[in-house]
Amino acid sequence: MSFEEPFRSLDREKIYNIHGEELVSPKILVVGCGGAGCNMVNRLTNIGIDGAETVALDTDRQHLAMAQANRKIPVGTNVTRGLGTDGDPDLGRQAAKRSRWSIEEALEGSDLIFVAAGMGGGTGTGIAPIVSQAARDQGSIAVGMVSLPLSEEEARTSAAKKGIEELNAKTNTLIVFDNNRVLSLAPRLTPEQVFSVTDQLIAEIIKGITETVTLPSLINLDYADVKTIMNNGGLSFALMSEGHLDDDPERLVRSALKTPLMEADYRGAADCLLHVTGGHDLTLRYAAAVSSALTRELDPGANVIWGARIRKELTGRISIIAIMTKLRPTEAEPRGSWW
Ligand SMILES: Nc1nc2c(ncn2[C@@H]2O[C@H](COP(=O)(O)OP(=O)(O)OP(=O)(O)O)[C@@H](O)[C@H]2O)c(=O)[nH]1
Ligand SMILES: [Mg+2]
Repeated sequence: MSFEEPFRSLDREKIYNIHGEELVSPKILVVGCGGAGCNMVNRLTNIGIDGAETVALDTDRQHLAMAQANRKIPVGTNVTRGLGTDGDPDLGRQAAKRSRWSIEEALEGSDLIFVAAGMGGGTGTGIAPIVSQAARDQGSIAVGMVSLPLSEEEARTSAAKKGIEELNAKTNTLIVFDNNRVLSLAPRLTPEQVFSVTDQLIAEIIKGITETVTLPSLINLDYADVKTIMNNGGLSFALMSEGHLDDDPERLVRSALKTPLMEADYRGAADCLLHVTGGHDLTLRYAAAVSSALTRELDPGANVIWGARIRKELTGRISIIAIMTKLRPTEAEPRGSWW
């Protein structure tokens, strides 16, 4: 982490630090797998992301046609005839193997790859592990961002659990968002509305982490920091929260931790990446207080790396994103189990 604010040279493409060294942006890719994964990418396209490219992968031609991504790749067309897998992860897997070359070609040269999918269907569940493995094979960090099916989709729950176990073995870090948690916080929402809340959150977190390293910041996080936290993260915990600058930092952090959209105990996290964004009125002192408040909630030995950025449209407000990785077993969850 560097405490010097980088500055832009007259050549707008290049960013230098105070020592005149060029800061080379890592190549970041967001790959949406299957229907839900492509919807997550659509959200990201809608909110806009600086410094990452998007790829949509689907076995369903019709759904792929509606995706908004820099690149769209039909997967295993000869296996599914472009009609999707109808919930069969084995078919999804076969389809991905047939299209392995196009997938590898799309991932080539990337440093950090987010793999987004909704678990429980055939395409996302089947292809996300293959995409993650291909990402790691070519030397990038693979971060899975996936959601669990709603409990009313009973038939899909066991496929989703199996899929997550498989994906966990193929990703460097895996963050599992639980749609059921969204529903319990807002029981009147329809399933589509629940999915869109989850997708928006996933998109905001991907955007937050990406722009943390690709845009100049007040306190810089660089790709090496992200790599340190994400390289061996395993099943991880993420949160995003917004508040006002007159909120007590302690309360802001506590309320963010109180409404997690995932089933995991962050208290045993060994590593944490925190990013604080605020308007021109955000002070370093306030950002540091948020970092200290979060650090106090974690294991005393936790390694917390934090950064802060100004976005002028956030005047008076503050937004925090945290990724907590290497969750250790805790008393509450002695096996460190996800389920
Ligand atoms: N977060 C999110 N989840 C969704 C969305 N649509 C469906 N899901 C959930 O994700 C699971 C997988 O659905 P899809 O992504 O449509 O399935 P797929 O990966 O395209 O696989 P097939 O259509 O079976 O080939 C579903 O069981 C739902 O729980 C969405 O738009 N966003
Ligand atoms: Mg589908």
